[in-house]
Amino acid sequence: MDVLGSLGLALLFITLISLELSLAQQTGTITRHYEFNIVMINVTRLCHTKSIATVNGKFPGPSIVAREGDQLVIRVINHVQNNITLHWHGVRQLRSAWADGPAYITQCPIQTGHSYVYNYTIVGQRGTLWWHAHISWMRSTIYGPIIILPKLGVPYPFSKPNKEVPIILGEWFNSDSEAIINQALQTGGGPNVSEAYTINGLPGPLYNCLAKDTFKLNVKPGKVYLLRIINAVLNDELFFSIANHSLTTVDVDAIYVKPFTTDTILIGPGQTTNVLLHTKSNIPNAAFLMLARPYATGNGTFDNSTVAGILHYKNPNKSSVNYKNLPVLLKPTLPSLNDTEFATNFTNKLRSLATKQFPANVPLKKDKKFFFTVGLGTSPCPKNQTCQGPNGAMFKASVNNVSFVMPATALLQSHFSGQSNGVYSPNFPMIPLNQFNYTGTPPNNSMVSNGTKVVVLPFNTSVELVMQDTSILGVESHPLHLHGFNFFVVGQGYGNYDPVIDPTKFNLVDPVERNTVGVPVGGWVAIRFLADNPGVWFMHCHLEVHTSWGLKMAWLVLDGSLPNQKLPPPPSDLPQC
Ligand SMILES: *[C@@H]1O[C@H](CO)[C@@H](O)[C@H](O)[C@H]1NC(C)=O
Ligand SMILES: *[C@@H]1O[C@H](CO)[C@@H](O)[C@H](O)[C@H]1NC(C)=O
Ligand SMILES: *[C@@H]1O[C@H](CO)[C@@H](O)[C@H](O)[C@H]1NC(C)=O
Ligand SMILES: *[C@@H]1O[C@H](CO)[C@@H](O)[C@H](O)[C@H]1NC(C)=O
Ligand SMILES: *[C@@H]1O[C@H](CO)[C@@H](O)[C@H](O)[C@H]1NC(C)=O
Ligand SMILES: *[C@@H]1O[C@H](CO)[C@@H](O)[C@H](O)[C@H]1NC(C)=O
Ligand SMILES: *[C@@H]1O[C@H](CO)[C@@H](O)[C@H](O)[C@H]1NC(C)=O
Ligand SMILES: *[C@@H]1O[C@H](CO)[C@@H](O)[C@H](O)[C@H]1NC(C)=O
Ligand SMILES: *[C@@H]1O[C@H](CO)[C@@H](O)[C@H](O)[C@H]1NC(C)=O
Ligand SMILES: *[C@@H]1O[C@H](CO)[C@@H](O)[C@H](O)[C@H]1NC(C)=O
Ligand SMILES: *[C@@H]1O[C@H](CO)[C@@H](O)[C@H](O)[C@H]1NC(C)=O
Ligand SMILES: *[C@@H]1O[C@H](CO)[C@@H](O)[C@H](O)[C@H]1NC(C)=O
Ligand SMILES: [Cu+2]
Repeated sequence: MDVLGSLGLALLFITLISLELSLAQQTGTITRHYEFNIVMINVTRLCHTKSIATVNGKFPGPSIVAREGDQLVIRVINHVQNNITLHWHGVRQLRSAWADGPAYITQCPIQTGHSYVYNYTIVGQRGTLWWHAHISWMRSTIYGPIIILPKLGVPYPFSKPNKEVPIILGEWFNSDSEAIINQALQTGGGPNVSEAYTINGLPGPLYNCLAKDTFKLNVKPGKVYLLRIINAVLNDELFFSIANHSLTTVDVDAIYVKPFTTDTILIGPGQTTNVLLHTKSNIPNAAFLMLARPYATGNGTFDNSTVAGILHYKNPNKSSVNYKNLPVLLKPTLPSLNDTEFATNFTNKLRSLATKQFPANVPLKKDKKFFFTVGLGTSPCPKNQTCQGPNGAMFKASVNNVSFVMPATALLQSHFSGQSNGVYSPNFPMIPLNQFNYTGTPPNNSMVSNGTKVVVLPFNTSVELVMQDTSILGVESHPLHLHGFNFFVVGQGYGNYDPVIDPTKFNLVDPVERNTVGVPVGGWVAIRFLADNPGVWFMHCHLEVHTSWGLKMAWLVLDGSLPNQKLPPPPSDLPQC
């Protein structure tokens, strides 16, 4: 059976089981148990066999299927030589920060031969999220979908799909991705780029190898398909399009949006987008290519290749199409690799559904305002070494010129046990210490400072944060991801943020609500969130290379005074460093 068939069937199967379960226990929370064994397998892609770390020997990993309101209990057992943690990307983790997963932020790694149970409940979210390893670059092969169905009896606010299909976009490296990032951090230069992108683990026919490694979506005419698209690649935002078909975006990052239709979508790493695909009626056997390739804005080299999959109409009464004969397949026209105008148009279309049933609870007050610069920089080359970064220095990246230094123990553990001295300092700058023309001629000095600094927020602080790209070593779009919260994207623009004029144009009515947002290339984005979830919450660029270089920081949200505003103690199996 082809991959789609099995994925689709598996999904359908699990869905049926969950429906049964739900019917059986209509009252109360349903607990769903999963066992995730981290194991090595050999896989062959691009005629290249490689040993990779996976969950349960699956690549991509298994889907988690739940309903809004369900509790998930996932036991993770590490059988590989690497340290591992798993993160449930976009899950709010209300009062369950211990289950969030970023290494050295909320937990120490699960070491070889050890296990840890992630235990959390999905509250107020429905759509698609995903899980991935959250340590070094292990997520390049350890990732999979989280499918959150609406509560039982609550319909989708759009046409009921005949079938639902996860489409998870990944990045394939012929060499070991840990070796690649370790080498880059050693030399100070940019990491080697990937060899291919993948759809559900498969690179497709446009690469010079086994064309059978192609994702194929078999469809019937005149039906509605819900594609749950996830960008799980390491270092690239992607355009995605299907020839001769348009896509109606209905949900991003597990929040419904006002539906809008485009030929192409833009999806940053960390983001998820649910789209409706209406298949054509009255069509013979036919095949159309679906393509994804980067939207790239930076100065560095990147993998500019294109992954293709096939949308295949199978009509039993017609002779079948020979989809190996590529020239006959219709190809979509993707925007050019640097089409920022398309990116702007697309992001401007994203609006919260903002209905009575699904309101947009935009924080209207702002207790605290922050202004963070995000961008690249350098650190000096160690004395004995020659470095391959800019001007013989080493690449770094920073937020407000602070390149985050990973602690040797987890921030949340050290906070909770009152032993944070020497682990982190609570003085992350609210604004840049040096102000300059952020998007003008870059300053001569590109050196960054470093530290393990957090922002401390009292419970229920209403936060407004403006993130400003800088031109140091070149402007670039940065997909910033916040753990533990959704935020509202109230404004964005190009050039330098104007604190007088720009806030007057903020959308406080139906801004999109999400967990990962692109800071526009050479521009800024303004977000708001309510700090109603106690814990230590990582915020970082989801271009993994920038995270590795230090484009990350953390918010420490304190307990509130009421019992249900406090973080419970850690589970007894929480890994120790
Ligand atoms: C992967 O392939 C190598 C080399 O052929 C072999 O030694 C190893 O046992 C294989 N590993 C697995 C998990 O199959
Ligand atoms: C999961 O957490 C809940 C509390 O939120 C607790 O009641 C339950 O026992 C935990 N389950 C496991 C398997 O740890
Ligand atoms: C990165 O690429 C260079 C040049 O092709 C190669 O010499 C090096 O071995 C690669 N590094 C890794 C870790 O694959
Ligand atoms: C696909 O779209 C092209 C260009 O819009 C059009 O010429 C062609 O007829 C379409 N083909 C099918 C099979 O829909
Ligand atoms: C992709 O990058 C390679 C190497 O930098 C270059 O030769 C090629 O022209 C690029 N292809 C596209 C489609 O931009
Ligand atoms: C985009 O790329 C094209 C060539 O690939 C180049 O001519 C153009 O100047 C680039 N545009 C921007 C805004 O960088
Ligand atoms: C962006 O939107 C404007 C206004 O609707 C339109 O004129 C333009 O063609 C669009 N550009 C792209 C690249 O989609
Ligand atoms: C630099 O080189 C000297 C002499 O080879 C050596 O003693 C020292 O440990 C090296 N320092 C570092 C930081 O590698
Ligand atoms: C910042 O630099 C840009 C580009 O050089 C320029 O257009 C703008 O006027 C500068 N802004 C200020 C406030 O100097
Ligand atoms: C942090 O900066 C100091 C001073 O520049 C430097 O000595 C140290 O190596 C840096 N630490 C890290 C982890 O980059
Ligand atoms: C690339 O970086 C250099 C400085 O290192 C800068 O002058 C140039 O404008 C950058 N190019 C782009 C496209 O950002
Ligand atoms: C795994 O994590 C432990 C605890 O932080 C650390 O001491 C050890 O060096 C790590 N091992 C590897 C291979 O990174
Ligand atoms: Cu970035």
